[in-house]
Amino acid sequence: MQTRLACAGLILAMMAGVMNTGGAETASARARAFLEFYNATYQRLYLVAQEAQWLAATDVRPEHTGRRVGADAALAAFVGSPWVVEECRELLSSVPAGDDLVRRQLEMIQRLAAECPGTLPDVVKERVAAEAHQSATLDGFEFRWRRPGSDRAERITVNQIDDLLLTSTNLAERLAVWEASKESGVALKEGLLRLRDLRNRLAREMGYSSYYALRAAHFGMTVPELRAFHERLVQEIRPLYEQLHAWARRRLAQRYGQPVPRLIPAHWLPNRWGQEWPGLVEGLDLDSCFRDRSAEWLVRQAVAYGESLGLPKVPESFWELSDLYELPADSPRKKNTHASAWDMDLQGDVRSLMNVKPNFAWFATAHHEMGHVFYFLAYDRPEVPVVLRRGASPAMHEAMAETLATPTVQPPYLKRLGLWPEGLDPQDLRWLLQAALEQVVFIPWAAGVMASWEHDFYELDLPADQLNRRWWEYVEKYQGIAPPAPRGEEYCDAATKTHINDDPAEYYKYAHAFLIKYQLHMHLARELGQDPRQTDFYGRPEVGRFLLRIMRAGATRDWRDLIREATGQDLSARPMLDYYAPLWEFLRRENAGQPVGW
Ligand code: X8Z
Ligand code: ZN
Repeated sequence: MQTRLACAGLILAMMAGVMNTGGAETASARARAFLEFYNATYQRLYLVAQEAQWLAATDVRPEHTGRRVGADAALAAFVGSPWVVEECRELLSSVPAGDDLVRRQLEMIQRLAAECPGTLPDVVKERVAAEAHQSATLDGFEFRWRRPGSDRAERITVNQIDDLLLTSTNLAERLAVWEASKESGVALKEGLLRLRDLRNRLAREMGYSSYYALRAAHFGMTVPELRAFHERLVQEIRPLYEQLHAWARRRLAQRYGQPVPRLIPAHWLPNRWGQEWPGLVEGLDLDSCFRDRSAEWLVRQAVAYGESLGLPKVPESFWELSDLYELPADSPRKKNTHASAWDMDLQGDVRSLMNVKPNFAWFATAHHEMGHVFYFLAYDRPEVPVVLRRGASPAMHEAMAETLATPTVQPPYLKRLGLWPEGLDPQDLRWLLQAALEQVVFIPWAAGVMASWEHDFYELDLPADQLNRRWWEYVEKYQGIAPPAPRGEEYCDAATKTHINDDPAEYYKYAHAFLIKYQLHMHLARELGQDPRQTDFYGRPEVGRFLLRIMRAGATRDWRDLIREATGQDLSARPMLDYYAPLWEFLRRENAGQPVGW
């Protein structure tokens, strides 16, 4: 850690030297020199930090956490240096009106600096260490549960938790495993509160109202604009969501032999947070179709799909350096259990961290992660300045990932791969219902619960003794879900969600991403003259070219302009609702005479 900080100090001294040599330089030459220096230095320090973070996430050990702290501190010292901030401010005041690329770089550099302003070096140092330790607690957490009737606590992996929630019909077993899945929140609560205070202090130092406002700036939006957008979105989706909710609670009550509840008990649902509801529709179990496929096949297929569209070829190093498969339950090595994609050096060393098993959920996730990887490969090129080698907004990255995962719900693609259940009519509305139970129900979770709770947590400094109460208020309001029994403040159920800890204050990006995905998908289907619910884009280079126009730009363009140029329309929930339009009739029939809403 010491070496790295000294190193960053040296770099800053050199940098000041570089910039002071040209007193007579014009403003734009000075900006060019600054950006050249910044981008080159950022790239090197970013790589060191990424390498250390990769090691810390794939092999959780105190020495790897320590190494990450050192590397992150070096990057933070550079990125947040007061000299960088001042230089940026000055240069921004003199950027010629048409020089969008320079302006966008300077603005990005300012936002990055606000994560770790050097005017508060001790707070930055504390944050860097706290982030690394929170990730280590999260990634290394060992879940334990007690099977009903047993008095022995046993270790249980995250994949096993998810499998049981997907398949078990024994309510006592479901309750035990759901409760076990919430234990990590207890371990993470204190660290999360500490991090909230540190993140807020740094963002406020740079003039933002909170850390939430700083992340909102990456979307080019203010907090009130975002809040209004999310509320509108949730309202637009609400009528369809209420129909799905009514259908699901009856279906689940029947499955468990219980009366139909007003709110769905959280442990009845097939996902730890009720964020998607797979496996509720009978006769559509695709997992059995994966029985004779290997985990590697799933990832290879996701790569093959993107390459069939003409997206950049995934390098051999991806296979050598990624960490893709589940570890055995008794493995001494511990690794992060949440899927992610990494652009290590911002020039082609792309990797993914997953825990793939051959089942439908991982099939979709593998396609999602490869979507990120194709986006990296598309914008990692000399024409895109290093600091703009990222999504046009954080949501756009998720949107490209989701777009590359769209074929996994399209019958022609599944048929092509021999994964479509024999005898099932591709037009069967139950298939569309199943997709809606995964996709539509996600919106109230992401744009409702997560967006609102994180807003209150950061922007309103939600007190430590109100975290869980506020969480469940939003879960009821937006999702119509209730905890199995009252949950006190000794728990911190929000903190069980990975992103709350290590991808903070912007989970709503996934809601934006889902909308963008449907907007692009409906447009593409129309252009290609295909039924949007039965598309077959495999091997269609025009689809790749369409996506590459967005992908190759990285963050050199505003995300709203890119969407408008691609589809002729602004972002809205309309295309998603159009996609599911055929379901309305079906759901109204199914729910006829039954209460809808809660
Ligand atoms: O975190 C993810 C990806 C990695 S970026 C697997 N997703 C969100 C989640 O799991 O909560 C994908 C959709 C929602
Ligand atoms: Zn993603």
